[in-house]
Amino acid sequence: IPDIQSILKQLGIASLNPSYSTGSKWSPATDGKQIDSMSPVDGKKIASVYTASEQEYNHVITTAQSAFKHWSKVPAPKRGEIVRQFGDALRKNKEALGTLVSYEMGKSLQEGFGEVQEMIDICDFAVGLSRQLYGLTMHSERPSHRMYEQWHPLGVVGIISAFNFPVAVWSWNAALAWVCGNVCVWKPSEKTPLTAIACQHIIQEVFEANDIHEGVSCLVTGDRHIGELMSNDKRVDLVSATGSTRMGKAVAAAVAGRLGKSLLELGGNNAIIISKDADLDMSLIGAVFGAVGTAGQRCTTTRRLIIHESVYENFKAKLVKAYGQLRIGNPLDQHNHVGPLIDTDAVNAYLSSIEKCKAEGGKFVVEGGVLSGDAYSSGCYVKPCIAEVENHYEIVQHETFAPILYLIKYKELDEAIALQNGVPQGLSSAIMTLNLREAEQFLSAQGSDCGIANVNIGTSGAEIGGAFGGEKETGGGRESGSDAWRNYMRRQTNTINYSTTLPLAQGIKFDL
Ligand code: UN1
Repeated sequence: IPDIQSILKQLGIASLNPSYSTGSKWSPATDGKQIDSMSPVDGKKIASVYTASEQEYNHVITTAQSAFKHWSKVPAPKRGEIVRQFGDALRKNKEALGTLVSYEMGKSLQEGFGEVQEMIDICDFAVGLSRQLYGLTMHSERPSHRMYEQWHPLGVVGIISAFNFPVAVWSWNAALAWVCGNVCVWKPSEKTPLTAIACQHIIQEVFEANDIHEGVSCLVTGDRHIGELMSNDKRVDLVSATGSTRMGKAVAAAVAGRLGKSLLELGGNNAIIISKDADLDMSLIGAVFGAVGTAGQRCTTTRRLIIHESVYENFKAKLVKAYGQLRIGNPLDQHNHVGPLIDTDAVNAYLSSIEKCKAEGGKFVVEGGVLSGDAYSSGCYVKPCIAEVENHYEIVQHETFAPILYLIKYKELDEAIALQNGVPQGLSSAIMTLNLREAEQFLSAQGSDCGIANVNIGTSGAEIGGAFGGEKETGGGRESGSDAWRNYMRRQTNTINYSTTLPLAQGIKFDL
C-alpha cells in the first residue's frame, strides 16, 4: 500500500495549503476557515486547505476575466495543443494521481486509475475538437448575401464538482471549455480538495512551460458559500455543476435569476431491466459492478433491478452468492472490490435509508451494516446490501449515495419500462436481453426516458465520447462527448451582403 506523503511529493503538492490558485500563483497564508481532507480509507488527515474569502474569490474572478482577453485570441488548434500537453502530463502522473484519488475519495485503485484515464480520454477528444468547432452555413433568401453561424467562447466558466468523481468531471468541463476559448474557475468538493490541487498543479506546469497567461485555470477552495457566490455572479458566464438535486436546484434558481447559463448533472436512480431473455451471467457482472462500484457513489450507480418473474428467484440467488464473495476493505489493496463511503455522514445516510426501507416493507435478502475492527477504523466501511421492494416506496424514489440495491419483479416489458421511468430522476438505464424486439422497444421513444440507455451493459461506466447527462431531476445538461462543447460557446448568426443594394428580408419595401 503506497506511502501517501511520497505521492503528495511526487505530485509536487506536499507543501501547498491554499484557498485559491490562479495558475502559477497560489494564495498566501490566509485566515479563512480550515478544511481538513480526511481519508475515508484509514480516517487519517491528509492535509488542510482553507476557505477562500469573498475578497479572494473576487481576485480570482478578475484574474480569470483578464486572462480571457488573451486566451480567447489564441487560435483554437493552438489551445488544443496545450490540452494535448495536459493529457500527456496526466499520462505521466496517472499512477500517482489515481492513487491519491483512491486514498482521498475511497474508490478502488482500479477505479482511481480509470478516473484519470477518463481525463486523458477527454483531453484527446478535446484536441480533435479544437479543429472541429463547426458552425453551419445557410443559403440566404437575398441575392449576393452569405449567411453562416459561428461559435465564440463564453468567457468565465465556473465548475462545481462533486467528491465522487473528484477530478474527471472537472476535466470534462475544463478540457472542452479551454479548447472553446474559455477560462475556468473550479470549486472542488470540500471533501476532496487535494486531488483538485494536484490537477491544478499539473496544468499549471503545462501553462508555465507555454507562457500561458495567469488565470486560464483557477481553483477556489471552500464550502457551498463559494458555489453561491459563483451562481449569483454575473461575471461567471456558465456555471457547470455536478452533485445532488438539492444543490442543482439552488444553483439553477440563482443562475436563472440573472438569466445566466447553467449546465447541470445531478442525481440518478438508475435501473437495469433483467428480461426473461437475458444472459444472466453477463447481467450479474453488470448489476454487481453497477451497484457496488465506487461503493454505490456514482451518479450512474445501479440502484434498482427490475427482474422478470420467470428469472427472478434464479437471479436473486446468483446475486446473493456474488455479494457473499465481495471483499470489502482498503481500496488501495487491489484484492478488495469495495472501499469505504466518503465519510460518516454518508454512513448515517446509508443506515437511515436501510431503516426507512424496512419501515416501508422492504425485505433484505443481503443485510447491510457498518464494519468494525482494525481494518475499518475510519468507520466508513459498510456492507453492500440488497432489498426486495416496491418501486413506489419513498426511499426507492430517492437517490441514496450508498451500495443499497433494490429488487423489483415484473411480468410484462411495458410494466418494466413504466417502473424504470417511474422515478423523479432520469440519468442512466439499461436492459439485459438477447431479444431484439425488447431491446428496440426499450430504446424507442416509448422506452427509457433517461439520458443514457444501454443494452447488455450496465448503467455505469459511460465512455467520454457520448454526451453524458440526463433528464428530469438529473438536470437536463449534457457534458463530455458528442456536441456537448456547444454548451461552452455562444452561437452567432452572421449575414454578409456583398451586393450593391440593400434588400430587406421578407421582401419588405423601404425606399428613402
Ligand atoms: C458521476 O458519477 O458523476 O459513467 C460520473 C460513469 C463514469 C462517470 C460518472 N464514467 O459511471
